[in-house]
Amino acid sequence: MSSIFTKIINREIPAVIVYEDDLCISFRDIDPKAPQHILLVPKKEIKSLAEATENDAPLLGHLLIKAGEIARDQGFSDSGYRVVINTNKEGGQAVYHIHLHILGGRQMEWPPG
Ligand code: DGP
Repeated sequence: MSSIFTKIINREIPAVIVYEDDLCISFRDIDPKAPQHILLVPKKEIKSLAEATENDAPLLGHLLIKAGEIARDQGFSDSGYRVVINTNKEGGQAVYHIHLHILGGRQMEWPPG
């Protein structure tokens, strides 16, 4: 069964898309936890970081570079932002299609909750 994010990739459900290329799509989180809360999702359905393999290294590198570009394009790179990959239950993962959260527009706290 395809993930909710694959349904967004396939335009089966709507999203506010901010970036897309052959390998990934980026859209605004439906339940934002910061003034800027953007998700970046590979089109390949890797369930979580825990299931990624060495073969996925170029794709994961691509995502990190694109996360930086998206933050710059959206205007919150200089002020700062956080990139998060929630992984499995205790990591707070709800959608089992690996994704980066790009959070910005406010002061982030440490340690995270
Ligand atoms: P995580 O807990 O890391 O698996 O985060 C999943 C995120 O996905 C959560 O912040 C809410 C977001 N999300 C879930 N369903 C949808 C949706 O249908 N559309 C959008 N834009 N975001 C969604």
